[in-house]
Amino acid sequence: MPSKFRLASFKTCPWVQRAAIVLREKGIDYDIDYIDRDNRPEWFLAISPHSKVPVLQVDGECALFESNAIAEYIDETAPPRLHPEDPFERARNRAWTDYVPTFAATATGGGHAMDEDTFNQKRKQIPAVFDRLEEALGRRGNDGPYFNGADFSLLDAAYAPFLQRYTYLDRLRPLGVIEDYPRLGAWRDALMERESVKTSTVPGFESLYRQNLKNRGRWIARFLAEAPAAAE
Ligand SMILES: N[C@@H](CCC(=O)N[C@@H](CS)C(=O)NCC(=O)O)C(=O)O
Repeated sequence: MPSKFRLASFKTCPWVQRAAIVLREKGIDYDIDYIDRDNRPEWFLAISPHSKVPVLQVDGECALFESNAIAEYIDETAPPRLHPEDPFERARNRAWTDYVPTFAATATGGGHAMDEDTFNQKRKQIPAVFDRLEEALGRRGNDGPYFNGADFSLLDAAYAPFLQRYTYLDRLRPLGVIEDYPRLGAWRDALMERESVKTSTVPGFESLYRQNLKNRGRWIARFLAEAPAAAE
């Protein structure tokens, strides 16, 4: 029987992964359609206002887009709540969630570089966003392992896909940055170990991610041959 929830996705999309993590945290069954980024089907174009994934269909009818709106919707309609109870903490979580696109573009920007100069420029920019998160983790008022302490939250779900991709890039071509950020490093490690994060992608995802870098002609893909094997 089809599930109530159906996600449209590309296999390597971090924004869809965020929605998948939230669904998994709630124990909700969902179907997922992997569509071809370079040949998006008509049914998808008809329901996606800006032709991007994720799109979430609910009961085969309404379609929601934008991963943050999807995550908030799932959180409001199914337990357990993945936002802090306290309104101030909740607002602070939302504020740091708004920072995710900036964080993502900088922390994983090297993966899009087509040449060494651009890659090195991107790498130099990483400390600027890591500094901010390290400071936020220092001020959060708990010892982790997640942003709000023991409870995994929507904020964790939003950062996990990008910290995962940073880790994949780092394994291909050591970036030498996260080592200077102990709180961020520990948060990253806890997120990578979370079951919902580990199961939120297709199996063998690191290999697929690497193959995608190669197919798209990214500069970092030249280190594929000498890099340690991808984790499966
Ligand atoms: N702000 C959007 C970003 C979604 C997004 O950029 N998705 C990418 C795939 S990872 C996409 O569909 N890109 C296709 C395009 O830009 O044409 C969200 O959070 O859902």
